[in-house]
Amino acid sequence: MEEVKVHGFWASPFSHRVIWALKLKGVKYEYIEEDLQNKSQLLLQYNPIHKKVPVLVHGGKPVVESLVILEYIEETWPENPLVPEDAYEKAMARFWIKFAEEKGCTCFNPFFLTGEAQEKTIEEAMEVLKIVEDRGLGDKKFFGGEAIGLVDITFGLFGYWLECFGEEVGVKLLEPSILPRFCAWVQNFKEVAVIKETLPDRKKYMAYCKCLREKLMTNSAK
Ligand SMILES: N[C@@H](CCC(=O)N[C@@H](CS)C(=O)NCC(=O)O)C(=O)O
Repeated sequence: MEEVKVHGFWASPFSHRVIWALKLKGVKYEYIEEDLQNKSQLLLQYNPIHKKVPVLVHGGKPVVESLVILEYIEETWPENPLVPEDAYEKAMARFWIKFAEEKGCTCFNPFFLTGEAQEKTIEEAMEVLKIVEDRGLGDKKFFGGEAIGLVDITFGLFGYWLECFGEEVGVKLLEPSILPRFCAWVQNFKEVAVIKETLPDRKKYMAYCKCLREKLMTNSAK
């Protein structure tokens, strides 16, 4: 089998998407941790346009952008499928993956603002989460039913990462009385062995979250 390598960053939800998909499929890979303040020559060579992680390198060929990588993984290693076989179900899965990608920022905006501006973005974030609650999940355990799939992996950053930022800023978006299905999904997702064993250490991530928020808020005030 050709060599598989992943260039990632421990705190990156996008890197985790790739790791989760490979692990769920049982694909062996070598992980290369990047220092995002001092990116490796290989990372710059593999992803010259965005210069970001994750990068998947398969048989020496790089694939970039987490969602593109997820599609590549699904096509290259079809075992343990993560998307439905049925064309209509697959189209629905693609819709929610696109939705998660387009609305991701809306849900994280409240963490980088204060006062009235923050209030407004909290409302916008709750609207997005309510749509997922009411129309995306239904009464299913995961987006596709009983088993975890690519939609869950894509939404992964809405769980642990939203919780941590919320705790840091004192804004609780994931409120079980308002979003019972979504909050149950976050729990179900975190209980999957592959997810549980790969999520960043909470204490370490909370410290990182604080620094990241301070840095981004200082930059936006300039
Ligand atoms: N759209 C990209 C986002 C990747 C991304 O934002 N990666 C961050 C880490 S979470 C990164 O590499 N940042 C380095 C930089 O911006 O210089 C994807 O889905 O892969």
